[in-house]
Amino acid sequence: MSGIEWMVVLAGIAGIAWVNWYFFLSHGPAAQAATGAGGVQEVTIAVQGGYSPAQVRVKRGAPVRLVFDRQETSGCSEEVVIPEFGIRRFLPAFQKTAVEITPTRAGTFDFTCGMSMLRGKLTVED
Ligand SMILES: [Cu+2]
Repeated sequence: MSGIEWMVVLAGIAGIAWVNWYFFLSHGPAAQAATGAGGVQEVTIAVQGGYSPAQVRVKRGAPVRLVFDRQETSGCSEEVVIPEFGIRRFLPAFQKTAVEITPTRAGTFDFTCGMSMLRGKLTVED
């Protein structure tokens, strides 16, 4: 291959690496939900071009309140879906929407936007 072709290939690889970093790694480490009054584990998740934090850890068997704080009007994030818990919820723009679940089994479960483009993970620990 010529020098130009190599440059195109390398630019392509760099682009793919960046996309993977952006979607999978750029939202920081997992957040442990804080347990408040009544034993409810609560965590606020900012929704703006993604979920922040995008990884949330909770304990099994106690109620969990995920407060989605949607800070944009982009249509992409207007719904949040948590298949494991049968949840599909509309998130009004610039409002906080609480989703309450009680995880009964340990594991790592996805939460996504309505089109599965924005992704987060809920890890339930024993
Ligand atoms: Cu979307």
